[in-house]
Amino acid sequence: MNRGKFITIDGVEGAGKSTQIDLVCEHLIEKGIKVVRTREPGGTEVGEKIRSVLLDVENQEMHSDTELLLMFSSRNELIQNKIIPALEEGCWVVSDRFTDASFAYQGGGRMLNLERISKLADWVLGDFKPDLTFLLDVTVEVGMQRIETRAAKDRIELEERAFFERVRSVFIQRSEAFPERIKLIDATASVNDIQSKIRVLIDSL
Ligand code: Z5A
Repeated sequence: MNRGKFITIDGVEGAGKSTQIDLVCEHLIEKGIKVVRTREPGGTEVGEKIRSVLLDVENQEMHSDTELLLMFSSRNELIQNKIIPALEEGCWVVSDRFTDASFAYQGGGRMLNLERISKLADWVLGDFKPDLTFLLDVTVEVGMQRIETRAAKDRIELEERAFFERVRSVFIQRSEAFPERIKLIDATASVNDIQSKIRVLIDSL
């Protein structure tokens, strides 16, 4: 059986990841492709428990290294127990966020050393990486406006604006460093226009 493809979508909050992932999954299913949708942190039983700890507003004192290690613990669980088995069965996997988010949020936002994050990524992922990543790019202001009506903010969403500016800037740097894999999409366009661009690139896989 042909190995499936692994697609990830990332960006600052409110960029429209969930909206676009719904449509990507619809498109793949219409093509007769079996799809596994997942998210980070989370996506497995253990991973969802780690997600609760990471996003709990009560955990304000969490050390940034702990946050990074928990992101990668959740990721390891997801790769080993969900993503790789699904790809080997021929399914395509679509993930709401992946390792690029650790570089952006913990490297950019928390200002952890990017080299150390690379070492951890090598340790957990080895050569494993997405076949294609969409970076949905909006300004921090636009992203925040889109989600401002939400009832409650999680621990990371409570960060100040400068944190998210650093996150966005590392995302953009990574799309410039890995242009073959990471496709930057202007996510201020309409939902349909963004989806059309994404579909062209997915179909090329
Ligand atoms: N995190 C981390 O720090 N390190 C890591 O390694 C990983 C994650 C993997 C959880 O992420 C947190 O974990 C996240 C990063 C951190 N923290 N923060 N902050 P998450 O992905 O679960 O949560 P999120 O980033 O907050 O996602 P989101 O707010 O749900 O945003 P979204 O999925 O990108 O947006 P959406 O729900 O599709 O759309 C938001 C609204 O905009 C909605 O009303 C839409 O109808 C609207 N929308 C969507 N597209 C458009 C367009 N094109 N135009 C106008 N309006 C639109």
